[in-house]
Amino acid sequence: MTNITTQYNEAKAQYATLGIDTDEVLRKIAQVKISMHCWQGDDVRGFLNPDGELTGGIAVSGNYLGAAHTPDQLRADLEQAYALIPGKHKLNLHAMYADTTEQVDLNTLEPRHFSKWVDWAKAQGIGLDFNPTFFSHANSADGFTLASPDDSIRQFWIEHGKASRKIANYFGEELGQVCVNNFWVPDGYKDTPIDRLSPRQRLMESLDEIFETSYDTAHTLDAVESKVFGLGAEAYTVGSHEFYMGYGLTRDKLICMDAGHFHPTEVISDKLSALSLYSSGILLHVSRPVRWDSDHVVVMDDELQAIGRELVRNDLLQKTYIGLDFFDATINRVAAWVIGTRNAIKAVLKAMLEPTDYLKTIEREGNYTERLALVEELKDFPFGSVWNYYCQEQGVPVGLDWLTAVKAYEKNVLAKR
Ligand code: RNT
Ligand code: ZN
Repeated sequence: MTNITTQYNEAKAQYATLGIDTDEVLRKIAQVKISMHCWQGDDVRGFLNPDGELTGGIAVSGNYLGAAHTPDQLRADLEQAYALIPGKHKLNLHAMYADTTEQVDLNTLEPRHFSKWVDWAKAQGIGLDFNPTFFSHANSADGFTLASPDDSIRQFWIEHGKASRKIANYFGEELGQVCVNNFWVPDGYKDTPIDRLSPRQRLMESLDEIFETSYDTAHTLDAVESKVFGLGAEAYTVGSHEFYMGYGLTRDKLICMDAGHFHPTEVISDKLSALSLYSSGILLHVSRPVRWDSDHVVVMDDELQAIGRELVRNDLLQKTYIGLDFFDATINRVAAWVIGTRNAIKAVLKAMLEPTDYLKTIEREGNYTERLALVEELKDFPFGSVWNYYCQEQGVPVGLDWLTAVKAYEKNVLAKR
Protein backbone atom coordinates (compact mmCIF):
# COMPACT_ATOMS: atom_id res chain seq x y z
CA MET A 1 0.00 0.00 0.00
CA THR A 2 1.21 3.44 -0.78
CA ASN A 3 1.82 5.94 1.93
CA ILE A 4 -1.12 7.98 0.70
CA THR A 5 -3.44 5.00 1.08
CA THR A 6 -2.17 4.17 4.56
CA GLN A 7 -2.70 7.74 5.65
CA TYR A 8 -6.16 7.71 4.13
CA ASN A 9 -7.13 4.58 6.04
CA GLU A 10 -6.03 6.19 9.28
CA ALA A 11 -8.02 9.31 8.45
CA LYS A 12 -11.00 7.20 7.50
CA ALA A 13 -10.96 5.54 10.92
CA GLN A 14 -10.71 8.89 12.65
CA TYR A 15 -13.61 10.43 10.73
CA ALA A 16 -15.63 7.26 11.34
CA THR A 17 -15.56 8.03 15.06
CA LEU A 18 -17.78 11.02 14.18
CA GLY A 19 -20.02 8.89 11.97
CA ILE A 20 -18.52 10.20 8.73
CA ASP A 21 -18.05 7.73 5.89
CA THR A 22 -15.11 9.13 3.92
CA ASP A 23 -15.59 6.69 1.00
CA GLU A 24 -19.12 8.01 0.59
CA VAL A 25 -17.86 11.59 0.78
CA LEU A 26 -15.37 10.91 -2.01
CA ARG A 27 -18.16 9.55 -4.19
CA LYS A 28 -20.13 12.73 -3.57
CA ILE A 29 -17.31 15.18 -4.18
CA ALA A 30 -16.60 13.52 -7.53
CA GLN A 31 -20.07 14.70 -8.63
CA VAL A 32 -19.38 18.36 -7.88
CA LYS A 33 -18.45 20.34 -10.97
CA ILE A 34 -16.55 23.60 -10.91
CA SER A 35 -16.91 25.92 -13.89
CA MET A 36 -13.40 27.12 -14.64
CA HIS A 37 -13.37 30.55 -16.27
CA CYS A 38 -11.50 30.82 -19.56
CA TRP A 39 -10.51 34.44 -18.92
CA GLN A 40 -7.75 33.66 -16.40
CA GLY A 41 -5.75 32.28 -19.33
CA ASP A 42 -5.33 35.50 -21.30
CA ASP A 43 -6.03 38.37 -18.91
CA VAL A 44 -9.65 38.85 -20.07
CA ARG A 45 -8.68 39.75 -23.65
CA GLY A 46 -10.60 37.30 -25.78
CA PHE A 47 -10.17 36.77 -29.50
CA LEU A 48 -12.57 39.21 -31.13
CA ASN A 49 -10.55 42.32 -30.32
CA PRO A 50 -7.49 41.13 -28.38
CA ASP A 51 -5.53 44.34 -28.80
CA GLY A 52 -8.33 46.50 -27.46
CA GLU A 53 -8.38 47.89 -23.96
CA LEU A 54 -10.01 45.91 -21.15
CA THR A 55 -12.91 48.07 -19.99
CA GLY A 56 -16.00 47.65 -17.86
CA GLY A 57 -14.30 48.70 -14.65
CA ILE A 58 -12.35 45.50 -14.16
CA ALA A 59 -8.56 45.28 -14.31
CA VAL A 60 -5.81 42.70 -14.58
CA SER A 61 -2.36 43.48 -13.27
CA GLY A 62 0.86 41.68 -14.10
CA ASN A 63 2.79 40.64 -17.16
CA TYR A 64 3.79 37.06 -16.46
CA LEU A 65 5.10 35.23 -19.49
CA GLY A 66 2.98 32.92 -21.60
CA ALA A 67 -0.52 34.38 -21.87
CA ALA A 68 -2.60 32.55 -24.48
CA HIS A 69 -3.02 34.47 -27.74
CA THR A 70 -5.02 32.01 -29.79
CA PRO A 71 -7.89 29.61 -29.09
CA ASP A 72 -5.53 26.65 -29.59
CA GLN A 73 -3.09 28.03 -27.03
CA LEU A 74 -5.88 28.67 -24.57
CA ARG A 75 -7.22 25.15 -25.01
CA ALA A 76 -3.76 23.66 -24.52
CA ASP A 77 -3.36 25.65 -21.29
CA LEU A 78 -6.79 24.56 -20.11
CA GLU A 79 -5.99 20.92 -20.82
CA GLN A 80 -2.83 21.25 -18.76
CA ALA A 81 -4.82 22.74 -15.88
CA TYR A 82 -7.61 20.13 -16.01
CA ALA A 83 -4.98 17.38 -15.96
CA LEU A 84 -3.93 18.59 -12.51
CA ILE A 85 -7.40 18.95 -11.01
CA PRO A 86 -9.34 15.96 -9.69
CA GLY A 87 -12.81 15.34 -11.15
CA LYS A 88 -14.65 16.30 -14.35
CA HIS A 89 -15.55 19.95 -14.60
CA LYS A 90 -16.82 22.68 -16.90
CA LEU A 91 -15.39 25.58 -18.84
CA ASN A 92 -16.94 29.02 -18.57
CA LEU A 93 -16.60 30.87 -21.89
CA HIS A 94 -17.19 34.53 -22.61
CA ALA A 95 -18.66 35.62 -25.93
CA MET A 96 -15.46 37.42 -26.90
CA TYR A 97 -13.69 34.04 -26.99
CA ALA A 98 -15.41 33.08 -30.25
CA ASP A 99 -13.14 30.87 -32.35
CA THR A 100 -13.67 31.98 -35.93
CA THR A 101 -11.90 33.53 -38.88
CA GLU A 102 -15.08 35.32 -39.94
CA GLN A 103 -15.36 39.04 -39.33
CA VAL A 104 -18.06 39.07 -36.73
CA ASP A 105 -19.22 41.48 -34.05
CA LEU A 106 -20.85 40.76 -30.70
CA ASN A 107 -24.36 41.34 -32.03
CA THR A 108 -23.97 38.97 -34.96
CA LEU A 109 -22.39 36.02 -33.17
CA GLU A 110 -23.88 32.64 -33.99
CA PRO A 111 -23.47 29.15 -32.56
CA ARG A 112 -21.21 28.21 -35.46
CA HIS A 113 -18.56 30.64 -34.19
CA PHE A 114 -18.20 28.39 -31.18
CA SER A 115 -18.32 24.98 -32.85
CA LYS A 116 -14.62 24.39 -32.25
CA TRP A 117 -15.14 24.94 -28.54
CA VAL A 118 -18.00 22.43 -28.59
CA ASP A 119 -15.91 19.82 -30.43
CA TRP A 120 -13.15 20.31 -27.91
CA ALA A 121 -15.52 20.13 -24.93
CA LYS A 122 -16.91 16.87 -26.26
CA ALA A 123 -13.43 15.43 -26.69
CA GLN A 124 -12.51 16.50 -23.15
CA GLY A 125 -15.78 15.31 -21.64
CA ILE A 126 -16.46 18.68 -20.04
CA GLY A 127 -19.50 20.98 -20.01
CA LEU A 128 -19.64 24.58 -21.14
CA ASP A 129 -21.10 27.69 -19.52
CA PHE A 130 -21.39 31.06 -21.21
CA ASN A 131 -21.42 34.84 -20.72
CA PRO A 132 -22.37 37.64 -23.07
CA THR A 133 -19.54 40.21 -23.14
CA PHE A 134 -20.81 43.70 -22.30
CA PHE A 135 -17.43 45.44 -22.17
CA SER A 136 -14.16 46.07 -24.06
CA HIS A 137 -16.11 47.32 -27.07
CA ALA A 138 -16.61 50.68 -28.82
CA ASN A 139 -20.31 50.53 -27.98
CA SER A 140 -19.61 50.41 -24.25
CA ALA A 141 -17.13 53.29 -24.32
CA ASP A 142 -19.51 55.62 -22.46
CA GLY A 143 -19.79 53.15 -19.61
CA PHE A 144 -23.33 52.11 -20.55
CA THR A 145 -24.69 49.11 -22.44
CA LEU A 146 -28.17 47.72 -21.74
CA ALA A 147 -29.00 50.81 -19.66
CA SER A 148 -27.72 53.29 -22.23
CA PRO A 149 -29.88 56.36 -22.89
CA ASP A 150 -28.91 55.97 -26.57
CA ASP A 151 -31.38 53.63 -28.22
CA SER A 152 -29.06 52.43 -30.96
CA ILE A 153 -26.42 51.47 -28.39
CA ARG A 154 -29.03 49.74 -26.27
CA GLN A 155 -30.31 47.88 -29.34
CA PHE A 156 -26.82 46.61 -30.19
CA TRP A 157 -26.46 45.13 -26.73
CA ILE A 158 -29.94 43.65 -26.74
CA GLU A 159 -29.02 41.85 -29.96
CA HIS A 160 -25.85 40.61 -28.28
CA GLY A 161 -27.81 39.34 -25.30
CA LYS A 162 -30.18 37.45 -27.57
CA ALA A 163 -27.29 36.01 -29.58
CA SER A 164 -25.64 34.79 -26.38
CA ARG A 165 -28.74 32.85 -25.38
CA LYS A 166 -28.86 31.08 -28.71
CA ILE A 167 -25.25 30.06 -28.26
CA ALA A 168 -25.83 28.91 -24.68
CA ASN A 169 -28.77 26.83 -25.83
CA TYR A 170 -26.60 25.26 -28.54
CA PHE A 171 -23.96 24.36 -25.93
CA GLY A 172 -26.58 22.68 -23.77
CA GLU A 173 -28.09 20.78 -26.68
CA GLU A 174 -24.76 19.59 -28.00
CA LEU A 175 -23.19 18.62 -24.70
CA GLY A 176 -26.24 17.19 -22.96
CA GLN A 177 -25.71 19.24 -19.82
CA VAL A 178 -27.11 22.60 -18.89
CA CYS A 179 -25.21 25.72 -19.91
CA VAL A 180 -25.52 28.58 -17.44
CA ASN A 181 -25.53 31.91 -19.31
CA ASN A 182 -24.52 34.73 -16.99
CA PHE A 183 -25.44 38.36 -17.59
CA TRP A 184 -23.21 40.98 -16.08
CA VAL A 185 -23.16 44.57 -17.35
CA PRO A 186 -20.76 47.26 -16.14
CA ASP A 187 -23.19 50.17 -16.51
CA GLY A 188 -22.75 52.93 -13.97
CA TYR A 189 -21.59 56.45 -13.17
CA LYS A 190 -18.30 57.67 -11.77
CA ASP A 191 -20.02 60.46 -9.91
CA THR A 192 -23.30 60.84 -8.10
CA PRO A 193 -26.24 60.73 -10.49
CA ILE A 194 -29.41 62.77 -10.24
CA ASP A 195 -31.58 60.09 -11.80
CA ARG A 196 -30.94 56.68 -10.29
CA LEU A 197 -34.21 55.28 -11.54
CA SER A 198 -34.27 55.69 -15.33
CA PRO A 199 -31.11 53.65 -16.03
CA ARG A 200 -32.53 50.84 -13.90
CA GLN A 201 -35.81 51.02 -15.73
CA ARG A 202 -33.95 50.78 -19.06
CA LEU A 203 -31.85 47.85 -17.85
CA MET A 204 -35.00 46.06 -16.75
CA GLU A 205 -36.68 46.64 -20.10
CA SER A 206 -33.61 45.59 -22.10
CA LEU A 207 -33.31 42.37 -20.12
CA ASP A 208 -37.01 41.66 -20.56
CA GLU A 209 -36.56 41.98 -24.30
CA ILE A 210 -33.54 39.68 -24.29
CA PHE A 211 -35.42 37.07 -22.25
CA GLU A 212 -38.57 37.11 -24.40
CA THR A 213 -37.66 33.82 -26.06
CA SER A 214 -37.82 30.80 -23.80
CA TYR A 215 -35.36 27.99 -24.12
CA ASP A 216 -35.49 24.48 -22.72
CA THR A 217 -34.18 24.77 -19.16
CA ALA A 218 -32.45 21.43 -19.61
CA HIS A 219 -30.19 23.20 -22.12
CA THR A 220 -29.67 26.66 -20.73
CA LEU A 221 -30.41 28.74 -17.65
CA ASP A 222 -29.95 32.50 -17.48
CA ALA A 223 -28.23 34.10 -14.51
CA VAL A 224 -27.90 37.76 -13.51
CA GLU A 225 -24.90 39.20 -11.64
CA SER A 226 -24.97 42.31 -9.47
CA LYS A 227 -22.13 44.48 -8.29
CA VAL A 228 -21.60 47.26 -5.77
CA PHE A 229 -19.12 49.33 -7.82
CA GLY A 230 -16.51 49.17 -10.57
CA LEU A 231 -13.52 51.25 -11.56
CA GLY A 232 -15.01 54.37 -13.10
CA ALA A 233 -18.42 53.48 -11.73
CA GLU A 234 -17.69 54.22 -8.11
CA ALA A 235 -20.80 56.23 -7.32
CA TYR A 236 -23.56 54.21 -8.92
CA THR A 237 -23.98 50.80 -10.49
CA VAL A 238 -27.21 50.26 -12.37
CA GLY A 239 -27.26 46.50 -11.76
CA SER A 240 -27.02 46.61 -7.99
CA HIS A 241 -27.80 43.73 -5.65
CA GLU A 242 -31.35 44.90 -4.98
CA PHE A 243 -31.93 45.38 -8.69
CA TYR A 244 -31.00 41.82 -9.55
CA MET A 245 -32.57 40.24 -6.48
CA GLY A 246 -35.82 41.75 -7.64
CA TYR A 247 -35.20 40.96 -11.27
CA GLY A 248 -34.06 37.39 -10.76
CA LEU A 249 -36.82 36.50 -8.34
CA THR A 250 -39.63 37.97 -10.44
CA ARG A 251 -38.33 36.50 -13.72
CA ASP A 252 -37.14 33.18 -12.34
CA LYS A 253 -33.49 33.69 -13.24
CA LEU A 254 -30.51 32.27 -11.38
CA ILE A 255 -28.95 34.91 -9.16
CA CYS A 256 -25.19 35.10 -9.42
CA MET A 257 -23.32 35.92 -6.25
CA ASP A 258 -19.77 37.09 -6.87
CA ALA A 259 -17.70 37.05 -3.68
CA GLY A 260 -16.09 40.37 -4.62
CA HIS A 261 -19.21 42.33 -5.45
CA PHE A 262 -20.33 43.53 -2.05
CA HIS A 263 -19.15 45.98 0.56
CA PRO A 264 -15.77 44.89 1.94
CA THR A 265 -17.10 43.48 5.20
CA GLU A 266 -20.05 41.70 3.58
CA VAL A 267 -19.68 38.02 2.74
CA ILE A 268 -21.74 35.99 0.30
CA SER A 269 -21.61 32.88 2.49
CA ASP A 270 -24.19 34.43 4.81
CA LYS A 271 -26.49 35.29 1.90
CA LEU A 272 -26.83 31.83 0.36
CA SER A 273 -29.30 30.30 2.84
CA ALA A 274 -31.63 33.30 2.63
CA LEU A 275 -31.43 33.45 -1.15
CA SER A 276 -32.08 29.73 -1.44
CA LEU A 277 -35.49 30.12 0.18
CA TYR A 278 -36.72 32.20 -2.74
CA SER A 279 -34.59 31.58 -5.82
CA SER A 280 -34.82 28.58 -8.10
CA GLY A 281 -31.06 28.49 -8.43
CA ILE A 282 -27.82 30.21 -7.54
CA LEU A 283 -24.69 30.82 -9.56
CA LEU A 284 -21.50 31.47 -7.65
CA HIS A 285 -18.56 33.49 -8.85
CA VAL A 286 -16.02 32.33 -6.35
CA SER A 287 -13.44 35.06 -6.23
CA ARG A 288 -11.25 36.77 -3.64
CA PRO A 289 -11.60 40.47 -3.04
CA VAL A 290 -8.62 42.12 -1.37
CA ARG A 291 -9.81 45.53 -0.16
CA TRP A 292 -11.90 45.86 -3.32
CA ASP A 293 -13.17 43.65 -6.16
CA SER A 294 -9.59 42.72 -7.00
CA ASP A 295 -10.30 39.22 -8.34
CA HIS A 296 -7.35 37.57 -6.63
CA VAL A 297 -6.80 33.84 -7.04
CA VAL A 298 -9.05 31.90 -4.69
CA VAL A 299 -7.18 30.69 -1.61
CA MET A 300 -8.28 28.48 1.27
CA ASP A 301 -9.41 31.35 3.46
CA ASP A 302 -12.25 31.57 5.96
CA GLU A 303 -14.79 32.81 3.44
CA LEU A 304 -14.09 30.06 0.93
CA GLN A 305 -14.54 27.46 3.65
CA ALA A 306 -17.69 29.20 4.83
CA ILE A 307 -19.10 29.08 1.28
CA GLY A 308 -18.36 25.36 1.11
CA ARG A 309 -20.03 24.76 4.46
CA GLU A 310 -23.14 26.72 3.55
CA LEU A 311 -23.56 24.69 0.36
CA VAL A 312 -23.20 21.41 2.21
CA ARG A 313 -24.99 22.22 5.47
CA ASN A 314 -28.03 23.62 3.68
CA ASP A 315 -28.00 20.97 0.98
CA LEU A 316 -27.61 23.57 -1.75
CA LEU A 317 -25.27 21.73 -4.10
CA GLN A 318 -28.18 20.61 -6.29
CA LYS A 319 -29.38 24.13 -7.01
CA THR A 320 -26.02 25.89 -7.04
CA TYR A 321 -23.68 26.23 -10.00
CA ILE A 322 -20.15 26.87 -8.84
CA GLY A 323 -18.12 29.13 -11.09
CA LEU A 324 -14.80 30.86 -10.54
CA ASP A 325 -13.96 34.46 -11.30
CA PHE A 326 -10.42 35.70 -10.83
CA PHE A 327 -7.64 36.98 -13.03
CA ASP A 328 -4.05 37.35 -11.97
CA ALA A 329 -1.27 37.98 -14.47
CA THR A 330 1.52 38.27 -11.90
CA ILE A 331 1.85 34.48 -11.64
CA ASN A 332 1.78 31.51 -13.99
CA ARG A 333 -1.79 31.50 -15.31
CA VAL A 334 -2.12 27.72 -15.41
CA ALA A 335 -0.99 27.61 -11.78
CA ALA A 336 -3.61 30.25 -10.96
CA TRP A 337 -6.34 27.99 -12.37
CA VAL A 338 -5.01 24.92 -10.61
CA ILE A 339 -4.67 26.62 -7.23
CA GLY A 340 -8.06 28.31 -7.38
CA THR A 341 -9.96 25.30 -8.69
CA ARG A 342 -8.33 22.80 -6.36
CA ASN A 343 -9.15 25.12 -3.47
CA ALA A 344 -12.80 25.42 -4.49
CA ILE A 345 -13.10 21.62 -4.58
CA LYS A 346 -11.24 21.28 -1.29
CA ALA A 347 -13.58 23.72 0.43
CA VAL A 348 -16.60 21.62 -0.52
CA LEU A 349 -14.83 18.37 0.38
CA LYS A 350 -13.84 19.75 3.76
CA ALA A 351 -17.43 20.78 4.42
CA MET A 352 -18.60 17.25 3.59
CA LEU A 353 -16.24 15.89 6.26
CA GLU A 354 -18.32 17.31 9.08
CA PRO A 355 -20.99 15.57 11.22
CA THR A 356 -23.54 18.15 10.12
CA ASP A 357 -26.69 16.40 11.32
CA TYR A 358 -25.22 15.83 14.75
CA LEU A 359 -24.06 19.46 14.99
CA LYS A 360 -27.52 20.66 14.00
CA THR A 361 -29.09 18.45 16.67
CA ILE A 362 -26.95 19.70 19.52
CA GLU A 363 -27.46 23.26 18.33
CA ARG A 364 -31.25 22.81 18.48
CA GLU A 365 -30.84 21.44 21.97
CA GLY A 366 -28.96 24.57 22.96
CA ASN A 367 -25.75 22.68 23.54
CA TYR A 368 -23.47 25.44 22.34
CA THR A 369 -20.56 24.22 24.42
CA GLU A 370 -20.30 20.96 22.52
CA ARG A 371 -20.98 22.75 19.22
CA LEU A 372 -17.98 24.98 19.75
CA ALA A 373 -15.78 22.19 21.14
CA LEU A 374 -16.50 19.83 18.26
CA VAL A 375 -16.13 22.44 15.53
CA GLU A 376 -12.76 23.43 16.95
CA GLU A 377 -11.51 19.83 17.32
CA LEU A 378 -12.58 19.09 13.75
CA LYS A 379 -10.07 21.63 12.55
CA ASP A 380 -7.31 19.21 13.55
CA PHE A 381 -8.78 16.21 11.76
CA PRO A 382 -6.63 14.82 8.91
CA PHE A 383 -8.46 16.45 6.05
CA GLY A 384 -5.26 16.52 3.96
CA SER A 385 -5.02 12.73 3.95
CA VAL A 386 -8.51 12.46 2.46
CA TRP A 387 -7.76 15.09 -0.16
CA ASN A 388 -4.45 13.46 -1.14
CA TYR A 389 -6.16 10.09 -1.52
CA TYR A 390 -8.87 11.68 -3.66
CA CYS A 391 -6.21 13.14 -5.97
CA GLN A 392 -4.43 9.78 -6.15
CA GLU A 393 -7.68 7.96 -6.97
CA GLN A 394 -8.56 10.51 -9.64
CA GLY A 395 -5.14 10.11 -11.22
CA VAL A 396 -3.91 13.66 -10.66
CA PRO A 397 -0.77 14.78 -8.81
CA VAL A 398 -0.80 14.63 -5.03
CA GLY A 399 0.32 17.64 -3.01
CA LEU A 400 2.75 20.02 -4.60
CA ASP A 401 3.63 17.55 -7.37
CA TRP A 402 1.29 19.42 -9.73
CA LEU A 403 3.70 22.36 -9.67
CA THR A 404 6.40 20.22 -11.28
CA ALA A 405 4.09 19.68 -14.25
CA VAL A 406 3.28 23.39 -14.46
CA LYS A 407 6.96 24.32 -14.34
CA ALA A 408 7.75 21.90 -17.16
CA TYR A 409 4.84 23.29 -19.18
CA GLU A 410 6.09 26.80 -18.60
CA LYS A 411 9.56 25.87 -19.79
CA ASN A 412 8.47 23.83 -22.80
CA VAL A 413 5.42 25.72 -23.97
CA LEU A 414 4.66 29.05 -22.30
CA ALA A 415 8.17 30.48 -22.42
CA LYS A 416 8.31 29.86 -26.18
CA ARG A 417 5.28 31.99 -27.00
C1 RNT B 1 -17.13 41.74 -13.20
C2 RNT B 1 -17.85 40.46 -13.02
C3 RNT B 1 -17.84 39.54 -14.19
C4 RNT B 1 -16.49 39.48 -14.88
C5 RNT B 1 -16.42 38.46 -15.99
C6 RNT B 1 -15.18 38.59 -16.81
O1 RNT B 1 -16.99 42.45 -12.05
O2 RNT B 1 -17.38 39.81 -11.87
O3 RNT B 1 -18.26 38.28 -13.79
O4 RNT B 1 -15.46 39.24 -13.98
O5 RNT B 1 -17.56 38.56 -16.76
ZN1 ZN C 1 -18.13 37.82 -11.50
